[in-house]
Amino acid sequence: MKTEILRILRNSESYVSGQQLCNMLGVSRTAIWKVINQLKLEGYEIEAVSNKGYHFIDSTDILSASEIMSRVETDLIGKEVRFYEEVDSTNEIAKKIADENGTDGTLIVTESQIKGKGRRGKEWSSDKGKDIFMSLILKPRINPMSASMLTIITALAVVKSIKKKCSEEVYIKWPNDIVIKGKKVCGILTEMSTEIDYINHVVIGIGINVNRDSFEGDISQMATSLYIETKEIHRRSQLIAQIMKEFEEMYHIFLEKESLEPFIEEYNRMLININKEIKVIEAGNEYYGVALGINDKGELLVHDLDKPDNIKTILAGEVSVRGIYGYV
Ligand code: BT5
Repeated sequence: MKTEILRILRNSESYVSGQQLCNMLGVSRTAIWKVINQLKLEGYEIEAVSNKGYHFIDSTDILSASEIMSRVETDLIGKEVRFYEEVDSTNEIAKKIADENGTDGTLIVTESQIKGKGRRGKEWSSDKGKDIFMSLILKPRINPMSASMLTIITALAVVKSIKKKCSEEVYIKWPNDIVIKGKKVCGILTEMSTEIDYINHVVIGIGINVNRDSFEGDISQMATSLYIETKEIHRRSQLIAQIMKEFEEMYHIFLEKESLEPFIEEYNRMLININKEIKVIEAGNEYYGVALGINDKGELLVHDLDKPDNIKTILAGEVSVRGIYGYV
């Protein structure tokens, strides 16, 4: 009911009376009054004027399951949200929930992540109450070999959503980083549980630096946030809902074809290294090449500069890609 009340109040331009809410939701005035009070305690600004009703002032960056669900406009993705004040890692929670009874499209979100994970044992730093840490549970009926393509779709969904908030150029650094002015604003960690020919679940972890105003230590030179770039506090729930929407649209298309073909052009336009020289670092080997873009499997095509006739296809997870002078 909280979700519904939030949705109704947010979407109506004028006052909504207690009676109207009762009629819409089929509950008593006392029940409505209780929820409104709870919402106020959670930090929402709700003006109550006698003879007129309630008016919502949408000014605060609040994160909760009801807040997110009241903004999500999808059929499946992010329709169910589980929210935690603090967790070790949303990916770990998501994997547990997926193993138990977690349904396709469930989103795990937290306010604070104390052991956030990057790829291959790296860490993801967390600033409590300021950023987005979330993991999406998916149970797609696709070949396990195709699951890594979901990282590509996620990156596209995040870029499209961030672009709505930030006038700076937002790019993808293949395969799983989103960058603004050469600095990382988001990282994606896709994990899965499979049988040989069957996916039990895929968990897509997304970390976005939203309202953080500074970074410490090793990442201070390579990380940025939406706040740093725009000097504005952003409502995280709105951004999350937008990402769910963008993701869902592409996810349905992807599931039909099990191919990234429909997205290659758009992705390559957002690829920071396209047609630029990069350094490819793989186990025991490094070489320089020019990034040509992704193929329909999400692999990066690289023109090897040492062997000009050679176009290599590189798989995410096996190599790291760097700009020749640094991170991008
Ligand atoms: C990633 O790994 O970029 C994937 C990060 C995924 C984080 C999300 S948060 C929700 C979910 N739950 C989790 O436990 N994880 C996911 P990778 O490409 O390996 O990059 C990790 C590297 O990024 C680190 O070694 C740092 O150099 C840098 N880094 C760490 N925290 C950062 C931050 N907040 N912003 C920018 N860069 C960061």
